[in-house]
Amino acid sequence: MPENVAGPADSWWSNAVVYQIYPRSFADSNADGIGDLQGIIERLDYLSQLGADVLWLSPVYPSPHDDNGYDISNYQDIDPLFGTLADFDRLLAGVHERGMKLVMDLVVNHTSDEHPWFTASRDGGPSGDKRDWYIWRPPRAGMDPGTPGAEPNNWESWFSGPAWTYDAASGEYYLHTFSRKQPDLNWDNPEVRQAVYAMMRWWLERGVDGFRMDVINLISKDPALPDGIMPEGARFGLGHPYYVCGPRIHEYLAEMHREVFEGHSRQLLTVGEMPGVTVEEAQLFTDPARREVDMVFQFEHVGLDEGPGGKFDVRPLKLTDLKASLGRWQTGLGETGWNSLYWNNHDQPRVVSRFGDDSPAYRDRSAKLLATVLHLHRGTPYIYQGEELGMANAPFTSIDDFRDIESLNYHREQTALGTDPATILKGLRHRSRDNARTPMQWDATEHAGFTAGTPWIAVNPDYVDVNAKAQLSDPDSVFHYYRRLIELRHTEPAITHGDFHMLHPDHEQLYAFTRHNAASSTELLVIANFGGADLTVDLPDGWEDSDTLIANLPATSPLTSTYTLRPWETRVHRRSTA
Ligand code: TEU
Ligand code: CA
Repeated sequence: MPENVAGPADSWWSNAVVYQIYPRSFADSNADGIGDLQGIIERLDYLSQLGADVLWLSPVYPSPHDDNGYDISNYQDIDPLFGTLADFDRLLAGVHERGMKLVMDLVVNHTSDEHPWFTASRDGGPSGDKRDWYIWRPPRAGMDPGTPGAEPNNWESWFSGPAWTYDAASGEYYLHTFSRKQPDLNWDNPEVRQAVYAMMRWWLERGVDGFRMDVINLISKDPALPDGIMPEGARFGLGHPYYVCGPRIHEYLAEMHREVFEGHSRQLLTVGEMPGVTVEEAQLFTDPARREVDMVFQFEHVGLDEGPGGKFDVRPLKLTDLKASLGRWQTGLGETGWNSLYWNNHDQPRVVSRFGDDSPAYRDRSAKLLATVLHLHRGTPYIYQGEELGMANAPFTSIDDFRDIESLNYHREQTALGTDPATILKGLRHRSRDNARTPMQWDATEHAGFTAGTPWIAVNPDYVDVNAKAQLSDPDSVFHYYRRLIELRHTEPAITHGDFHMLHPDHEQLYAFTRHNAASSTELLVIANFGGADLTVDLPDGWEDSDTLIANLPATSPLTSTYTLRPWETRVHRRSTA
């Protein structure tokens, strides 16, 4: 570690906790059934009471909402659905008054097809001055344009179907790795990069404290845009190797850092969302000496329950796979890299249903266990709205219950292919992003206090039992457990600075690890029973007289070298190593 660059564990965000707000589903102040900025303002005291240090706002910019705002048509304004720039300024002031920071969602791998940049690029034709702001290519040689297979390569969109759409007026195709209404920007064009940097500086000058960067590792693509290999029986080729962490990705992120973040006196946070990133690449992205990003969202641990048929081909999670993956990221980033730690976000199903037990008997207890295991890892934890309440997946019963383009396209595509409807619905119920997007559950009144109107997506009927109001007044609630975990992160140096050592890596029900911090002569032991049966475990000696930092059940006995954990029981103990 070069002397002049502090290690990531010494940065302000290393003991911070980030809370993600999905504004559309957080709090509706004007009864139109959609969350808005005023609704967030009215809930800032709740977030401050939880102890969040940073708020991450999913996009609130003008958008046609083809992908719920991840398709932006104006980067420097607020969508009227959510409010105005004046509302935003009031929100930002309210966040800062409470000692919190606010980071925006930066979606610059693509824009909306309704962004003026794209309409100029499309309507200006092949010789237009904005044509090269996006990725246009002629049909595949010898093929009739607009017919299946005439696309310039065989890549598939993340939202089903080809990653190219034909523009008959110009006779060319444009690339969209996501929906056809989300054309990819051409980051190889310096004009594009400078326009993005200018927009980012505009938000920093407005007072925001950083960015979560949407699929930022896709912005550099192999310029040849070659066909991907076609797996047996597949309808599309694998494009990922040609656009995940492409040839100029580090150059672009280092340039962005120089052009936007260099020399800022304020404490800023940058986190890159990076599907497909490896530990080795993440070490390069997050090494402070390289000045690229502070941390990344990796996707390994949230892909372990996927079968060969992709994300909706759900398989049971093997705990040893989860431990191997998270353990690799803990040790692999070492002293120079830094992890973001998450179970949930607006794209992931609710972790208490996915990796825990959302039955009334064990929902709260397993939610606390999952939070404990995550928050005691080395890295910066992210809490997704409602996770702090133990909110669970929704009981969707029909495709009419879903709203997400990814789910609706998947349903349409699989139905056309003749897949059994029950199989399609089963996969969607387990993995649809709409599980994370049902409205925040504030209280037991109609629509969980989210709206006085009709919510854009149904509230989970369990809101009568699972809601913020009930938990704020219950000291043993999931909410107060999260609040204590956040307090620990602010006060216990071993959580931020300690090393990581996995215990019993081959055990299929026990998640156990130690964190040792020599500087504070402290060692932590985390043990967690990932299952519905008692579990007697062999523990290292010398923990009998240790302090209990946090636990989701009262201890049955001192932590002797053999200890029986009850279903979904977790404990964190601390001892001095002086
Ligand atoms: O998500 C990137 C990403 O990996 C998504 O494709 C997501 O994981 C999806 O479920 C894949 O199956 C970001 C945003 O978080 C997501 O909401 C957007 O839809 C996407 O990019 C495009 O902006
Ligand atoms: Ca509203």
